[in-house]
Amino acid sequence: MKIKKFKAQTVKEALLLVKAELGPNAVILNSRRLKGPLLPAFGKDSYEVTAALDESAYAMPEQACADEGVATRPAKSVQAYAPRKVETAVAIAELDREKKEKVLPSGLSFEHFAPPAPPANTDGNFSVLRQDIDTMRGALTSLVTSLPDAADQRLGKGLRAIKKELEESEVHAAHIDEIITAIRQRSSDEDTGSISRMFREAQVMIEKGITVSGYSAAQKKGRALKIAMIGPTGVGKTTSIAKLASHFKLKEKLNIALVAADNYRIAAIEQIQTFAAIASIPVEIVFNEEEMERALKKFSGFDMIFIDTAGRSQRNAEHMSDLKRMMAAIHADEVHLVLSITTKQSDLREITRRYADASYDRILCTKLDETERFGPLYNLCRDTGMPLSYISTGQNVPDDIAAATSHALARLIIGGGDA
Ligand SMILES: Nc1nc2c(ncn2[C@@H]2O[C@H](COP(=O)(O)OP(=O)(O)OP(=O)(O)O)[C@@H](O)[C@H]2O)c(=O)[nH]1
Ligand SMILES: [Mg+2]
Repeated sequence: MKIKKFKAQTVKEALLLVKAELGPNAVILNSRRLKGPLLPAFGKDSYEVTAALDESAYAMPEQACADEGVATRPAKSVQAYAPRKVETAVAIAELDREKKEKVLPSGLSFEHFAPPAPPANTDGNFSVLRQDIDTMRGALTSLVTSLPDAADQRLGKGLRAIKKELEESEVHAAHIDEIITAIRQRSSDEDTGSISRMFREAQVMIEKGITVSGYSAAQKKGRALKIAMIGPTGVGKTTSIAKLASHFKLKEKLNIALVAADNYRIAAIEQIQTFAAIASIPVEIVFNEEEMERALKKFSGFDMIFIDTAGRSQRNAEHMSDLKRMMAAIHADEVHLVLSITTKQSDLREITRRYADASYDRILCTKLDETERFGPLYNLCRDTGMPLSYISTGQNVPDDIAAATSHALARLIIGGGDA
């Protein structure tokens, strides 16, 4: 790990020095304003940025190649290896090691849990018998899975179909039970009653459960609307800001500014600066609460300020308390917790719970183009009590985003029962 301090008259200049010397994979560890000017003749404050580069994470050691039987290649430059991939591989190996150490009682190895080897086939009849058993097992399995379970059997055809569709959309079982019970109480004649009427009732219930916050509207009160995006890593916070900022600037002709507190990686700073330059939107990069307050003050005459934050794991207590402090300095009008619909449901529950300290008041859901199961949208609203703001449906800036609407989203979760 190479750690170095860079001094310059502005943070931007210091970052250029970091990039020139350590390259784009450098990580910013700290930045601070230095008392007094760097060059007294210029009379301005100066800044110090501490950056680090973990060179070992990017270089593939020749020994490792040899150990894996891979032909040794000529050494490549540090940039030749994608940083995220290398970090992920190291992290997975580390997790694997921890898991083995934690889960296994001492003295046991994974081999103890390996299934016993099948007995040698000493008798020709044995293999015939085995095939018969396999055939019977297959027939029984398909018979059992084609039968509705005991509880489902008590439901009529319509309710069974609704339950199946909601399960396929990955609506939580508890919510499905609630919907089925409510429809059942209203429809005593469920077997003879119209199935499509019952589906409509289910659609209405899903629609009511998906609350939405509506389109962000500039205050028109002589002060900027402050919109902050927070959330786990890589969910689409910066991309969503780029889409919304472009939309409000180009279509609504509003004055937009950006503030990025996502300063952990040089690449993240470049991502937002590049977008801001292309879209001709002013941007400030801030490193602490004091700088955040100054940037917000600078842009207070704009219509909207979008505030980007660094992706944080909900499991890192220190990062979560940094975020909480930063949010307290922002006093945002809207705090969107950005979540990808492709995240496991159990993780979504944990994220929404742990991010509560950062006081989000709506959820922006991304990557709807990467699934066909939309039940998590309903689960998120019901479980957090928060409305959905926008939904993101692809990588294209500015097109792939829309304000969430209950009716359209409910139709993605449950159809009309015609199929
Ligand atoms: N398929 C798909 N990809 C998306 C969507 N939104 C964002 N992405 C992609 O997701 C990746 C991460 O997006 P970013 O906007 O950098 O995510 P972030 O939350 O800002 O990431 P960090 O700042 O690193 O935490 C990029 O490749 C985006 O193009 C979406 O709705 N659908
Ligand atoms: Mg980002």
